[in-house]
Amino acid sequence: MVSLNYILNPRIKSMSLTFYSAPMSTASITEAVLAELGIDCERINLDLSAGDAKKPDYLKVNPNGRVPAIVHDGTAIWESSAITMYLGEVFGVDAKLYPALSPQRGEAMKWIAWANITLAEAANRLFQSLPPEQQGDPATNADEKVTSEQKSAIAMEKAKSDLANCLRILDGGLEGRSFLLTEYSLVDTHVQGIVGWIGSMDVDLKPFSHVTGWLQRCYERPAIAKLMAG
Ligand SMILES: N[C@@H](CCC(=O)N[C@@H](CS)C(=O)NCC(=O)O)C(=O)O
Repeated sequence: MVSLNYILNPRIKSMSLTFYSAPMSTASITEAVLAELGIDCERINLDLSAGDAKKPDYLKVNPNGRVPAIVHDGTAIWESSAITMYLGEVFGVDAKLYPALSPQRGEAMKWIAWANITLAEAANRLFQSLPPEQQGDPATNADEKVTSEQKSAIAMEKAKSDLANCLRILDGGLEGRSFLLTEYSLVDTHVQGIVGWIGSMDVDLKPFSHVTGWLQRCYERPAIAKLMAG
């Protein structure tokens, strides 16, 4: 699906999109965004455990050596939050999956930036304080593993309490509405990816009933359900 905005925008004439991905990684968020938008692209799967993300060719695309990244008509864009906002703006407005320029656009950016900075920062701290067997697929996080000696119970408790605070904020944002911007949008697609990861760690989401209800509704989206089914 290519939006009218995209076709009419004189700065964007052709359509070539490459998506650099890896299983069980932050790239799953971009995977879900592309699936919701129905965008066809060239997909390059990296094997993180083989160090693909740190190889010179990929570092030319993303000097951070991380996935996801996209290259759209020759321009590399990395950081999943930037990718979601960019794809939302270019393809999502006509598809009614991303708000047009308005205060609601600001709301969309607020949740996406918050999820990647505040929420993911607390989640990463918890992740790094967990023993490797509770970290999901260790191979996809090869450069983030910590030894058991580095584990700190205090750091874990602090991360859990910061995460609970974030989940309270998200719960409040969802009170009285089905989705973060009322109607389903790429904001939900993005934020559910991070909350789903948090739920897979040692964090009880049940006290946050608006969050759990919302997560379930996100998982019922055909695009997300299909990706989750593998
Ligand atoms: N803030 C980045 C985080 C990306 C990230 O941490 N990706 C990890 C996988 S979850 C990665 O590529 N790690 C490189 C590696 O393991 O070699 C984003 O949102 O795009």
